Amino acid sequence: MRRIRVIDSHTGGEPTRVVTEGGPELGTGDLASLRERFRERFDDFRKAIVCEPRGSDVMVGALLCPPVSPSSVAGIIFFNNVGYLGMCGHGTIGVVKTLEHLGRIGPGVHALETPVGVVKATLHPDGSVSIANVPSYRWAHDVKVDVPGHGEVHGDIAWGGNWFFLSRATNPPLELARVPALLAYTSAIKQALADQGITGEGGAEIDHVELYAPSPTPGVDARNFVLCPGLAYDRSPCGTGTSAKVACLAAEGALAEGDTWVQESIIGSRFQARYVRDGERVLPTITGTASVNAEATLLVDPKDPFAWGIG
Ligand code: PYC
Repeated sequence: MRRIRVIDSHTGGEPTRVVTEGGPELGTGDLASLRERFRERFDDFRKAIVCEPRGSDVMVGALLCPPVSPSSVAGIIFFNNVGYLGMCGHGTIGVVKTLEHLGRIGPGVHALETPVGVVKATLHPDGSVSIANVPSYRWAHDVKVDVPGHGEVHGDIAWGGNWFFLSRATNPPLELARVPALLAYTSAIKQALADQGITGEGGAEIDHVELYAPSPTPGVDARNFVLCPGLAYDRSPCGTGTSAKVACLAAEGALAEGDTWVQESIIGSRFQARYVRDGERVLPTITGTASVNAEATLLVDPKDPFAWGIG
């Protein structure tokens, strides 16, 4: 019987499962090469952690790895029900709170290595976490995509640690009760982008679709609905999606350097975002909170036909 230790948390409703013991032996290298080794040799492990019957489509997994640089607190590889993420904002906030829960860090600034770069996270004395995300940028403005059943849809393509197509929501409205329709609409956009060869820089797949609209909540700048690569929606406002949004706002001159943008998710959880300029790109800082909600030992029984997950 294989035993895997995990700690679960949620960041604004979006779960993160951090593997603390019993993970695959990935050897040495930077996080991008470790992620490739994980993908090539240990993909069953990913499914065992985040797919049913132990996980769910919403779950994001995080494998803690030894960092390359001694000045970093950990390396992290994020994964989900269909594959691997470059970065994950809500997941990083969850990892920071997990490391605090384990007694490995206290309030202060901590460097975390990811496959797309080093992310500095600040654990504040009040328990909230700020992450200084990777350089983010708008790659294309007002791109048209023909979405079967929905007609012409326009949006921006931006990088915030993952690739996003960001489009203003008109119909269906961004309301929790409309989640099934929002999932159908954003899934159709994602498929149409792929079918029409619309990509991020260098032909990168756009694997997240973000709809946005003004928020009805006083003091909140916008509400979003984010479709993740495995066709689940983000319960949090999406850290990389908020970074991509801030990059678009900066490109439009709609948010000044240093000003705060309050981003609300479809379930009403919030991140605060701001940025500083970095040449043509922006460096976003995203602040949110997470709660640790389980410590568990997962059991992988060789007699269980679904021990390594479904799918
Ligand atoms: O917070 O960056 C994020 C994220 C990506 C996918 C789910 N959450």
